[in-house]
Amino acid sequence: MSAKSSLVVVANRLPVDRVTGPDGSVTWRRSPGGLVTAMQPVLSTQRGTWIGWLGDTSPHGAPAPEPFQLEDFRLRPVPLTSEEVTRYYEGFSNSSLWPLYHDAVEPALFKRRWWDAYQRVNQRFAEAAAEEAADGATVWVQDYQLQLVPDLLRQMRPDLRIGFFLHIPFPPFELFMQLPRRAEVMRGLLGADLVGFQRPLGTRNFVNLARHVLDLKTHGNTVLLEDGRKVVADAFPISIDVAEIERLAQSAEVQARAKQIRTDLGDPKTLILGVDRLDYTKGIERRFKAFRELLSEGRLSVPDTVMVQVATPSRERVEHYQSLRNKVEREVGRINGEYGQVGVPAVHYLHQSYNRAELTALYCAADVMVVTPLRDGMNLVAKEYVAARIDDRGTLVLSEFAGAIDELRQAFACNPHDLDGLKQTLLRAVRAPEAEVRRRMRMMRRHLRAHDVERWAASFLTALGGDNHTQLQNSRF
Ligand code: ADQ
Repeated sequence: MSAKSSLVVVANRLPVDRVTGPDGSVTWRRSPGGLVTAMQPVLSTQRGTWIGWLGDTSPHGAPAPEPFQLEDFRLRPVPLTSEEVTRYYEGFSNSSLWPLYHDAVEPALFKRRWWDAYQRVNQRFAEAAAEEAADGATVWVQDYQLQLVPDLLRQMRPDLRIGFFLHIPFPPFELFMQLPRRAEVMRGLLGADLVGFQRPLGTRNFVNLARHVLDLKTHGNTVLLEDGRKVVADAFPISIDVAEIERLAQSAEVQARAKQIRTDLGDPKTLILGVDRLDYTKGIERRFKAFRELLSEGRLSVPDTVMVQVATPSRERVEHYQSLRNKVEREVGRINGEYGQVGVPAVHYLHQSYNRAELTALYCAADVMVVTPLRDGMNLVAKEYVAARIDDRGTLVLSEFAGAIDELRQAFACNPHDLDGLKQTLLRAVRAPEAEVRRRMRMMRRHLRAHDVERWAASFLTALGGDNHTQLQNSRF
């Protein structure tokens, strides 16, 4: 019998990376990430448990790996077979829901067998949560891979307080109605007491859909179910660990590395930076096209201006991602072929993952950061860049379709679909006078310092109720 927890986090992935020792022994290291940073204090004080997948595959019917301790909270692995990874994760989650929820910028694909696996895996996560949660515990379910968990869990454990947070956008009526299992997905989410979104727009879409898909009564942000239970929807814009990034940015090593990066690039007058997961929602191609046209019109030139694009490998077993990688690499080759010089490429393209210190050094080295998603729940890169600019320098070009634009209002806002507009905005950001640059950056930094990821977690848990908030505060102050 396991020790029960008063707080359970349920997310697709456990917040750990596998480390294989020289003798082949396997240990786990906490992976960097905002969610685990935000949850760690509260999970520690409440003997919390995090339920999720380890990222590998198990043979069908194999026993689940045993729960284990990470620092001071417990991890409970949920096993997936390779067929489930294909159908639940790469299929329904990343080929049906991900594109549909991102304005269908790539067509969403639907297969019935993907849905069956999605249901089965959601049931497995819900059962694990039901086993781990103490009487009256709080369970916080994360993201689009697990939208059925709140209702499945409520059926097993009506005593729990259940929260759900969606990290990606929640789509409008016209798009959501394409989802073959739209009513089941809505019912799944409505198993929660509180459903959180990144932006007020997501909240509005959700309440609207509860009315139209399920014929439920709503009042403001509250949905009233047939049995009298109330579900509240609200916006909780996620943030980052601002203090950690500031600490890194202040360190002598990171500052020296930032200088070195600029030297290695030939000390350009303007360094334009992009950092993204390689994903078709991030608008990487739009940004390259804008840059290429500005070079071809002579409004920007190499070696005065160079661009660094870091693209983290992601989900490359999914077809859309393979073709994106090919397109991006072809475009980089084209720009460099036409506008690079011997020893000075116009675009430095890095298809690699970096540690936090190296990313922070890149943020500190840049003059202009370009964040141009066609649709994005929040976009933490934009916030990380701002937090890293302890010198109040650097400009941010930010898409109107990223959740972050609601808060980073002093960014140079752009519509990445409007190529001429994007080019104009990029030039304005490159040429902005120093006083203006500093004023904008100062205001954005001030906002972020008051709205970090701990505050995000605390405000969600407070709204969800129970005594987590008090315990969180006690653990912090
Ligand atoms: P993502 O789509 O993954 O997240 P984002 O918010 O930009 O996107 O976060 C990416 C994270 O990966 C950042 O913390 C960034 O530092 C890191 N990263 C990027 N490139 C890297 C590299 N080369 N090496 C190492 N780390 C790298 C989803 C939603 C977003 C939402 C977040 C959080 O799609 O809209 O902001 O969840 O809710």
